[in-house]
Amino acid sequence: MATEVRRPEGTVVPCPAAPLLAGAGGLAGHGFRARTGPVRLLPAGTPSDFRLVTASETAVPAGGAAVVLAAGAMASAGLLRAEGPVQAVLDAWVRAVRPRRVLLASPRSLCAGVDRAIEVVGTLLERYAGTGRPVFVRKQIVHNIHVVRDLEERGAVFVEELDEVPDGAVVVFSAHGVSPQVREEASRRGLEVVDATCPLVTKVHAEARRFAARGDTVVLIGHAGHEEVEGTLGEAPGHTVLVQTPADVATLRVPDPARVSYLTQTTLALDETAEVISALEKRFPGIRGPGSDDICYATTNRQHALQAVASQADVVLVVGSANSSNSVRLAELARRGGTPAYLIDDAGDIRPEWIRDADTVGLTAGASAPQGLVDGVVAALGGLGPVTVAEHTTTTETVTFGLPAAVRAR
Ligand code: 0CH
Ligand code: SF4
Repeated sequence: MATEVRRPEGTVVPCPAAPLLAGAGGLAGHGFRARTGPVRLLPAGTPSDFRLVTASETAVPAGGAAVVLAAGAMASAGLLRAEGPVQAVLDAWVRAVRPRRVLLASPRSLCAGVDRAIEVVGTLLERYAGTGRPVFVRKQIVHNIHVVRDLEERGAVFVEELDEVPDGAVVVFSAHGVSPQVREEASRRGLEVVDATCPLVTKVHAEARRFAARGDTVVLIGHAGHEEVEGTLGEAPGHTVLVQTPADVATLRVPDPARVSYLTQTTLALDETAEVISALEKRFPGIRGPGSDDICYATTNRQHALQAVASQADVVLVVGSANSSNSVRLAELARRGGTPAYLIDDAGDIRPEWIRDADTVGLTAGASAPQGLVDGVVAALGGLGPVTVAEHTTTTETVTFGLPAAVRAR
């Protein structure tokens, strides 16, 4: 699949839609092995099996030509095994060629905690480069496949549990936090720990300890199995119960209904969590909550921004990985508001039928999805016809977190 076509006379035609035609909604999704890269056209008359399969470039709107050329280049690159199904893939994308508006939600993409966590690993990779000391990271540093792959390519070694890390090695704890039990194991094993837990997650851990210490049952609102929830539950395991829905609240049993507090995961949906809190307040009228909301500023801002955009969009694309709680919540939020929404790792996940009839595509990214991936989506859509990009900003973020002392030290 051509990312650009270099003509014999030297002009270059960019083919920004290449990731779309090659990806899950294109060739890869139809069982083909698709590669992307520049394609060079040979001068007319050169012996070659190259041929263009397309209609004339003028048959599609400006910008759409690139799709057709990309299709032609693809068919000519010798990567195709069959004619019929390939033509169907191309046709599906050509039907999606039209002018459209992309409405960007702002804030979107990386939050201060994720920025810091990525910088922690990057700084350690530089520090230990060439020393023979690998930098281990327990769990995904943040829940984004591209971030993890990028750090892996730079040398980071991701592990699921500490037993995969040799004694005395350098290990980073992810942004989602760990339980005290994990810290104790690391200390027993003499591991050199660098903690990239977001300070706003650390705040929730401190509340869990404080609430449990005053004799309360701590009700943690969150998703079972999520790393952040496992870490927070570990702070006061005998005194903490997990609830996910108002129905869970109805069946909750606590030793003393007059001594109950609640906390939440930082990346939940604001509206759903409000329902659970309201059910808790009805059931336990004296319940106490955190000093300030546990759902963090970044989660809150991304949800408000998307709500403003989704109401004006025909479809919403959320850039983020499937295991990213805050990203999944964004897609669900748009759907609850009545706008179809899809979670994508990158432009290659987009399906033609999602956007074929969309005048306005709402676009956002979860707190762990870098802005470059959003740029990639906008560029790819630009290969399907002229795109007008507008941004809807609901607030401006200024939060930053300093690096942990162990990283700043040298
Ligand atoms: O949204 P979750 O918590 O799944 O995590 P993420 O996608 O890595 O985003 C950053 C949040 C990290 C901890 O709050
Ligand atoms: Fe911290 Fe919020 Fe980002 Fe999580 S989403 S890392 S709590 S700022």
